Amino acid sequence: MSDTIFTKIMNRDIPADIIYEDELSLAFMDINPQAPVHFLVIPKKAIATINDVEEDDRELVGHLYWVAGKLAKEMGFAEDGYRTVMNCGENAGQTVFHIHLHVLAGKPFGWPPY
Ligand code: D5M
Repeated sequence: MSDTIFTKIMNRDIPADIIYEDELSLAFMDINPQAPVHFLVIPKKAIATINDVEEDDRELVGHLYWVAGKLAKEMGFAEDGYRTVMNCGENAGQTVFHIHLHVLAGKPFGWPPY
């Protein structure tokens, strides 16, 4: 798989507001926020879409949710609630083909999404 902009962020080739990093993942603020708080949690392993998640990646994907919850608590919006989204493919509007968990907070969100 070819590098995406997220690999460049991971490698510090381009700047980003990185808020968390560990051996498996990275979290940084979304450049085009859709809520008062909007960050992305990505695996360091480059996986293009949810369809490319393999059996061996199951813990890694779970790890992204663990990071989201940990940061929600640390950043103080866990109790109020928040939205997590992972878009997959064209109909969902995925634009960066390196899976990423959107974490949106700081306001109420409607359901269903449009
Ligand atoms: O979401 C891709 C998301 O990636 C979108 O919300 C913008 C964000 N993005 C794109 N480039 C950057 C950089 N350079 N820094 C931070 N955030 C970025 P998708 O689910 O694929 O539509």
